[in-house]
Amino acid sequence: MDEKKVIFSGIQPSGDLTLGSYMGAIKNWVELSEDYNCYYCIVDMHAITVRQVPADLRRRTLEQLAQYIAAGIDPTKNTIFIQSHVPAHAELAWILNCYTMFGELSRMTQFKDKAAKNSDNINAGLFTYPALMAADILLYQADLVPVGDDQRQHVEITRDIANRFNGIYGDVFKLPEVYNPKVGARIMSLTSPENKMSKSDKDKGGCIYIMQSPDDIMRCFKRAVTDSDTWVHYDPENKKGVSNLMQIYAVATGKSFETIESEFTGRGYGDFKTAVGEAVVELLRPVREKASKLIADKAYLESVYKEGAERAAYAANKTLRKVYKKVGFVGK
Ligand code: AQP
Repeated sequence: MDEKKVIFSGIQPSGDLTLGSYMGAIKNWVELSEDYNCYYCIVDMHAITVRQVPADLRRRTLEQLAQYIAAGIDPTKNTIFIQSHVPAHAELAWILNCYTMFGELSRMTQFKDKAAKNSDNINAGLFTYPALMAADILLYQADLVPVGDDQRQHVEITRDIANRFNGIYGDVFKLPEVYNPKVGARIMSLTSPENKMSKSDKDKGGCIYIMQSPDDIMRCFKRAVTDSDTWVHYDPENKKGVSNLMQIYAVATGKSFETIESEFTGRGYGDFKTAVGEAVVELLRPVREKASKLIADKAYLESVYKEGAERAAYAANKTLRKVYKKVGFVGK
């Protein structure tokens, strides 16, 4: 019997992966991957809640798989899979939709943000996104969900839905906890540090991408917004740009904010931005180099996602069968 605790997490292939996806999610997934039974998913079904170009979605799904492995997630020890390959996600999502309230969905900040950004396509899937995310997590009876800050509310609604369901039918679902990194849970745009760095951001200059060249990364950091004084000091209220750069530097180097402050005492922002850029280049270099090789090996990637889907479906269907029985469906 597998006694390890279970982790589920996923990322949408809705854009090229950013430094935010890496620091808020993937880096932590790697750290947890030895000690937990991990399911790491590429949530393509979530991605189509916003209109995607099909060829780009396909390309990014495979690139994302390569980047998970390149970042250090070992597919022989972890289950890496594509959401649409495991039908149980859609099946459980429908059921959970019937146990999710209109009012609670209306309070989701991601829905409000995305509805505002995509006012020509406020579709039902965008609204019920949290029910699909709850299905993702609950199918695997996950103990822990490592996500960045922006996804915390979705894990909380997952607990509410699970609690409601368990309240009616008994203990069907395990209640998952959020696992949030201490530093790096919210990496902000380099050009508008009041906004989160997002892979679907139209302002590409504010984002660093995992696959970006060192020269481009350095250029973006040199242009990063700071403020009118020259003090490298952590104050996320009043010094948003500098504090964001400090977070990035702290995650990339493992240094504390105090150490960073003293390292840059009396030095200008120019030096500081160069140091942050160089640290990020070195952090991402091995991932980019390995991912580039893996992307070229389609047969290997196919073997990983096929095996991942099989393993995931086995675990997911166990939960789904239980749910079907509980709600009163006649077994086949
Ligand atoms: N800027 C960020 N800082 C810290 N963590 C972040 N994450 C994303 N951006 C940052 C975390 O990475 C995972 C990505 O999840 P997702 O793709 O399912 O959803 P998202 O949060 O909507 O990510 P994006 O990049 O903002 O995508 P788009 O632009 O498509 O909406 C999550 O764990 C998230 O917290």
